[in-house]
Parts: sequence; C-alpha cells; structure tokens
Amino acid sequence: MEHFYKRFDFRSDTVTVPTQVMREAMYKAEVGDDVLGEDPTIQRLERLAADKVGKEAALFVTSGTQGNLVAVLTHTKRGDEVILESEAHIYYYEVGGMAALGGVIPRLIEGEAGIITPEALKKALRGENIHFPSASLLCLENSHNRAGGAIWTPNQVKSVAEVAQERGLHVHVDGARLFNAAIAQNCEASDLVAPVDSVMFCLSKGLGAPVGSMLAGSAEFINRARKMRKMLGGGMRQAGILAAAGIVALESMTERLGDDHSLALKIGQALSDIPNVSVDLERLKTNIVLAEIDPAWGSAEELVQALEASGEILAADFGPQTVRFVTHKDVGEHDAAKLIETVKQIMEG
Ligand code: TLP
Repeated sequence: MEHFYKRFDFRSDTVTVPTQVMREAMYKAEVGDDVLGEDPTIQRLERLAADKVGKEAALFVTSGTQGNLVAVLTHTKRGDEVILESEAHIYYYEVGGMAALGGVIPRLIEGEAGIITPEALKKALRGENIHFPSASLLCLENSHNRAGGAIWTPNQVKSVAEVAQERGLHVHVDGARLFNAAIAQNCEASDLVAPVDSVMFCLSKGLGAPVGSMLAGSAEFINRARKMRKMLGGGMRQAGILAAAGIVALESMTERLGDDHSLALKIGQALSDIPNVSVDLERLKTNIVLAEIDPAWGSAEELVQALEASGEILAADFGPQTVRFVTHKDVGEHDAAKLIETVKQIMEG
C-alpha cells in the first residue's frame, strides 16, 4: 500500500502515518452515533484511555488543541487567571483560544527547562485582592515541546500540584507526549498525572493514530467536558472508525517510543560534534532534538532551507537560531545517518 509521507521527515511526530494494523482495525470498527452515546468503539477507547492514565473517565477529542481548550473552558470561568510556563504549547501555539473563546487571562512563569518550581509558583500566586483576577487553573506540559521534550518527574508534578491545589487551583497537564515522558523515566503514565485534575494526551504524533486525542479526569469533569466539546463543534458521530486506530495506538505503540528516544539521543550527540551546532544533551530525554546554530554561520531558517535543498531533509525552524528535529516511527537509523551527514556537509562546506 502506498503511503503519502515524505522520507527524512524530522519536522514533527505529527507526520506519522497509521500502521497496517490500525487501518484494518478502522475498516472493521463497529460504529454508532457517539453524540447519542451509541458508538461502542469510542466507548472502548474512552475506557481504555481512562484506565491507562488512572482517571475515572475520558473523552475522545479531535485534536490536542481541542482537548486543551475543552479542559481550560471546563475548569475556568471568564475573567479567571490561568498560570502556564512561558513557552507552554497552550499559550504559544494554540491560536490564543484560551483568551479568544474562554475569556481567561494567562499568567506566565519562566520555567527551568520547561519545569515550574513550587517556589516560582508560590511567587506567582497573588492571593485574594479586589484588584486581582481569580487564579483558577495551572497548566503543566509533559513532555515540554519548546524545552526540547524535557520531562517532569512524578515528584516534580506532585510538588507543584500540591501548592496549586492548596490555593484552590485546578491542575491540567498538556500531555500531548505523555507516554514519551513516562517511557523516558521508566514509570507509568498514571504516575505522572496521579495528583492532577485533568490530562490531555495525543493518539496521533508518536503513537501513530491518524487523528485524535484524549482528555481524562473525574467522571464529573468529563461529563461537563463532553458538553463543552459539543459546544465547540467536536461532537462526532460514527467516529469509532478513528477510535479503532486509537485503541491500537494505546495497546501496541507506547513501548516502542523508547526507540525514538535512543535515535534522538544519537542524533543529538552526533550533531553536537559538528562545528557551529550545539545541543543541550542534558535535557534530551525524549524524541525532540533542539539544535542551536551559531549566528556566525547563519540562521535556523537558512539551515532548514539548506537541508531541504541538499538532502530532501525536513526539519522545523523553532526560533531564530534553533532547529527542531523530531524522531518518530517513520524515521530510522538510515534517515538519521543521512541527516547527520548532510548537516556535516553543510557546516563543513
Ligand atoms: N504540537 C505540534 C505543533 O503544534 C507545534 C508539533 O509539531 O509539535 N500540546 C503539545 C505539547 C504539542 O506539541 C501539540 C502539537 C499540541 C498540544 C496540539 O496537538 P494537535 O496538533 O493535535 O492540536
């Protein structure tokens, strides 16, 4: 079967295509009208997803962006303050949905490699005063995309969640790559979200499903979130076709994420030996490699263009001097070798 993906595509793990097993499961999926609560495959996926992250219930959503938006809107009311790390995906890449549709005001804390410390959170929490908005939600990101896939440990999550919850805030985790974060530290995904109120994780990206993400939390939260998803136009009908691929993703695609991490580390190590390129190997724990380009050579944009022109290698321009390479199931050792060789040629002239 022909798949329409490009070779050497390191732009993102969002480019992965569904496996043959997923395609067969999709073909055979039993379906019904999910808005009426009648799609058995979606019900199976929602049960499985909730169990995987140790929550009472889960909701199938169209995308990570929709899952985060539904979570923010369900946890807050207009005018509330939402605390996030300064480069959080929800703030940086989600079209300002929290403000445009939720009417909430973001308050940013600069993290250390994407991690917010309990002390920094305490400082940011302003308490009750007639002048201040009410802070009602803290959002964490694990793994943290713009921090190069950096991970929070279960203890780090617990210590900030405790501070937030003592002050009456809910805690949501943007876990688009939650299973990467779990596999990287040999723990269960449920260990990473036990203290928090809700978590979103993606079935697309590294797990390879074509579409969809899950939002999980208490049964009461998910009932409200289901209504919010409907308001946002996310009530899907016979979407068991998509959920079938999601079930395969959760049952059989999480363990292999370790291979993506080893490949990313290999790429990071090799790139850091090339002139004009540096990589922070300390935080390279998952499938994202951030390469910093020496301005004396040129810009990130110039490297991305040169890679495409000379080797048909695709990478993402992630800032003026930062190029992002993401490993995933559709790139392997051969693609990595070609990537490293091409960067070498470009840098060594
Ligand atoms: N991230 C994408 C782009 O949006 C940048 C990528 O290529 O990495 N949370 C995090 C941490 C994410 O990285 C992403 C996608 C999302 C949420 C949104 O998921 P989707 O794309 O399904 O809306």
